[in-house]
This record gives sequence, structure tokens and C-alpha cells, in this order.
Amino acid sequence: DPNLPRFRVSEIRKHDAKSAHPWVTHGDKVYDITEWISAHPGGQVILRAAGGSIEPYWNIFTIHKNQYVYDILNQYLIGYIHQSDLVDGKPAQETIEDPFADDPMRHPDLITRTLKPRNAETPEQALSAQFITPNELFYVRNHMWVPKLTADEAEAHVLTVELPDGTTKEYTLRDLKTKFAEKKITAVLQCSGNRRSHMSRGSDRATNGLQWEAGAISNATWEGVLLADILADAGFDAATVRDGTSEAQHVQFSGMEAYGSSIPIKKAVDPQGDVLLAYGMNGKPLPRDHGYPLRSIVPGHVAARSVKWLSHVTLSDEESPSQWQRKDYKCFGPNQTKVDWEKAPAIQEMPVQSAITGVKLGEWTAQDQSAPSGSDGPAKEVALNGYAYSGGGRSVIRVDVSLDDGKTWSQANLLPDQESKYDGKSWSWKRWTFNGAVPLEAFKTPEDGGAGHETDEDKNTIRRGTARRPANETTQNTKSNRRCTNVAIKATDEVYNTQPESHAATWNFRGNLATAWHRVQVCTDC
Ligand code: MTE
Ligand code: MO
Repeated sequence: DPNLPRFRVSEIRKHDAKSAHPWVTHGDKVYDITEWISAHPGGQVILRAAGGSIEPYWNIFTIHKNQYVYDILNQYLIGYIHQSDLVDGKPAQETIEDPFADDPMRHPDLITRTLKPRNAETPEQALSAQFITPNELFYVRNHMWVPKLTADEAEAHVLTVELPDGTTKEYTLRDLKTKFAEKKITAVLQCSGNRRSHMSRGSDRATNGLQWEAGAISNATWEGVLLADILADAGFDAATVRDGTSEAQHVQFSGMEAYGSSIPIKKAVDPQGDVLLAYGMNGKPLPRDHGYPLRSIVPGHVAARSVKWLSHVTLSDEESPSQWQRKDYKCFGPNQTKVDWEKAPAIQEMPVQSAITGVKLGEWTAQDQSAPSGSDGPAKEVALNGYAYSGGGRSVIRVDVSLDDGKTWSQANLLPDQESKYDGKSWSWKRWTFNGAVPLEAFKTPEDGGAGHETDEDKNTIRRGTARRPANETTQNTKSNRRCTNVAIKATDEVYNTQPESHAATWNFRGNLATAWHRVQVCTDC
């Protein structure tokens, strides 16, 4: 409609989230979304775009790029952006807000997979160096931007708890900190996509999602209050869960930026479940990237259920309606690529997992005392380290190591880290080390068929295990004596669940739960 008015960008900016009449723009069109807010399925989060273009947000929430949504938006058309603020009919780039402009600074040692939103893994060295991952090196998995609150806003931040009958009770962060007993839990968070790149390479089949190596996992001590205490205070009777009369079957968590997921009510009220509403991490307030000022921590479960920037806890007979609950974090068979999402349960407790995070080759020794095969020829010293973890509070009882690609095995040493069993539950990882020697005959040239398995590690990037070629040796004239073997590890947990041998067997198109033996190729010049 050419008769509609044209607005200057400076005017549009005034219709921000705080205005009584919030506006957004799309292309050169201006919309008054006041009436849409209460009907918007994503709730108030749409207000983040108010006063500017909605496009960068729809680039994140791509579900909106759909005629149905454009039709809704069109009902709210009030005019156009003024010609003076358009370049080639479009709003000037610098007038479009970057949703990630307020994201925090990050430690340079984190390995960034994507910048906007920020996804970064813990460097290998930091995975094995300490039992507790330092806050600034804890892996980061963000689907959207990082909400920003001042210290005052944080103390006044409201958590709304909604019971199945619709009644609600509100708690400020200050309430949570002062009116309830504080609890500390040391627990691992692991993304369902940890080691996804190993699954892609190891099975030679692409998977969807961030191609994490082994660093989408970290361990921290979380400070907060027990979710069970808050639910009781809000009026929920946990006895109804035990006697089977509870209307609520799930606890839904929602974050301030519209992320959400849920856990079974049983986990939430289990006295040994240790589900926290956490405001502290390793003795400091939660860092912004990890949910400041408040997040859920669901020990033993996939980290997707530990919702950051937590603003709502809703008890319901249904799981969270979010895509992160109903889709995304599920697994299917290797042959299933067109799936009925409803047919698979959402991932909750994690299976047993382990990884090698360090490989060092040492000297050639004359005698290989450690060789299970009884070989007494020369052998190459090798030192390995890494982590092992299982979900559901199941502790890891053993890590097995093979220096000949899975034919023979020895055991790694589990480090005596701080005991972190809570009422019999282990929520932390175990770190392990191994010192052994690889017999000469285990090293094979590729022509011998040696180390023929696809390893989880990219052969071009595994240089850390490589013995340096002497400087005077030239590659052009001498035939390479480079030989390789695969070292492999697998962990077993207290119920004797162990890791599958191959990624091909558990390949799924989303690349979730990549837990096959971690194989790393090590090479030397013989
Ligand atoms: N919570 C919110 N609000 N937004 C998110 O994007 N990502 C989830 C979970 N909670 C996410 C969230 C996923 S998939 C993971 S793996 C963990 O947070 C990562 O937690 P971290 O960044 O503290 O390591
Ligand atoms: Mo995740």
C-alpha cells in the first residue's frame, strides 16, 4: 500500500522492547507487533528484535522463513522505511543490529567451531590437565546470543515456577540464594555431539551438526539450590510421583533467549538426582556464556537439558515443545535417514564415553616388558592420557587400552581424583593415564595393511605422536620408513556397559552419541 507512511530509522529505534508499541522491520517494511507478542509461540523473545530488523533473528530461528509466518507479519504492516534510510531499496547494513554484538569475550585457547552463535571446545591439553575444567576453558554450546544482565538485574532476575494446575510462584535470584540451602555438585556436562567428527570420519559418512572433536565435554563444581526444594516450596507434592498420581510427568526449562528442553519429573524429585538451579560455577558467579545468572544442571544427563539463562520451570504432562526436545537430540539406526521424530525418545542419560586427549611417543627400548603378546623385541615407549565418563551417575570402573588396533588390551590407570560420589552416584569424569610400549612389529606401512582402519583422528592433523625426522634426513632421496599403528581405548562403567567398536554401527544422521572406541593413529620412523 503506497499510501502508508514512511518512517525514519531514528523513529523506528524508539519503538524498542521498552516501548508501549514495539515495531520491527523486514526488508523496507515496518510492522507494529504489539498485538502479536502475546500470541507469538516463542513468547516475549520477539521483543529482542523490537526497534530494528527482525531478519537477523529469523536467520537464527529459521523456522520463521515460511509463508505462514510472513502472512502473520503482514497483518501488522504500518508503513515503510524512509527512502533516505534505504540503499538500493534495502535498509543500510549498518542499521541492522547484530544479535551477537553483546556476546562476551572468550579465552583465546578455546577452539572455536562457530562464532555466531558461539560454539567452542575445550583444548585437549585442558581436558586432561585438571579434574575441574577452569571456567574460561569450559566448552561453550550456544544456539543463540548470550543474554546480558547487570549485577543488579541478575539479583532481581525472576524464575517463574508453574505447576500443572497453572498456578505460578516467582523467585528472584536473591530469594534462591537466601531462602534455601545451598548445595554444591561436581558434574560433567557433555554435548550429545561430542566426538561427532570422529563418527563422520570413522564411518566415512557425513553427519549433520557441529563437527566437534573430543572437547565438547567439561567438568565443574556447580553451586545452587536443589530443584526438588524449589518445587516443594512452590507447592508440588513429590509423593505423587512415587505413588503414580502425579499429573506432571516432565519438568520443562526455558531460557531467556527462547531455548528450552525438559527432563522426566522422576529425575527432578529423586533425592539422589541432584538436579540444581545453579548460580555459581567453581566458586564464581556463572560466567555469561554458561548461563548467568541462573541455569539448570542435570547431572548424568545430556547437557542439552542443563538450560542456561533459566527463566521458567514448568511442570507438565508433556515434554518441552521445543525442537531441542522433540527433535535434534535423538538417535536413529544407521539406515534411518528420513525419520519420524516421535518414534525415538529424547536423549536423557548419557552412555559410556572415553577419549584420548594426549599421545606422546618416547624412546625405543630393547625389551618390551609390557607387551601382552610376549614380544621381547624393540618397542617404542608411548604415554597416553584422557578422560572417561558415563551418564546416569554410573561410575567408570575400567579403561582398556590397545596398542595394536584392538587385538590385545591392557588397562589404564584411573587417577585418584577428588571423590565425587553423591549417595552412590558419580557425576564426574575419571581421568586416566597409560604408559606402555608399542612393539616394532605393530608398526606397519600402509602397504602392509597396517593401521588400515579409519581412525577417529585426521591423519593430517595427528602430528603430536610423531617422532621427529632428524634434520639431516632428506625425504626426496630416501624411501620413507614411516610406519603407523592405531592405539585404541574404551571404557566400561559400573553396570558393565561398554563402548561399541565401530562408529558405523551407531552412525546416525544427526551424529549424536558418538561413543565408539577412540582410535588414534601414531606414526614413527622405524
Ligand atoms: N541453554 C540455553 N538457554 N541455550 C542454549 O543454547 N545449549 C544447550 C545447553 N543449554 C543451550 C542451553 C546445549 S546443547 C549444551 S551442550 C549445553 O547447554 C552447553 O553448556 P555450556 O555452554 O555451559 O558448556
Ligand atoms: Mo549440546
